[in-house]
Amino acid sequence: MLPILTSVLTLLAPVPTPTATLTVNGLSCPLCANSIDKQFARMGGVKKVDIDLGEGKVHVFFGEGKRPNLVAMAKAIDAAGFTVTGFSIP
Ligand SMILES: [Cu+2]
Repeated sequence: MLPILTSVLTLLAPVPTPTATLTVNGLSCPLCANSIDKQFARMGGVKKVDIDLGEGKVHVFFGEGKRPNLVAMAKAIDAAGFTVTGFSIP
């Protein structure tokens, strides 16, 4: 899973950039977006998420506090009922 990432940073280190983009399988309607929103709303270090249903992307914007790592974000997506298939940082 996530081959690009492993060469860039470890899965367990806080994300080093102010934003990150997750590619997510199966996003199809505003209810999907809502479930994901709810998961990220309770996560420390996250200011907001922008969800692009057409592209299947979740753009995460980090704020104050310790940023989450990729595993935490993948778990949040999982808890919402979806699967992360990709990850990128600017
Ligand atoms: Cu949906």
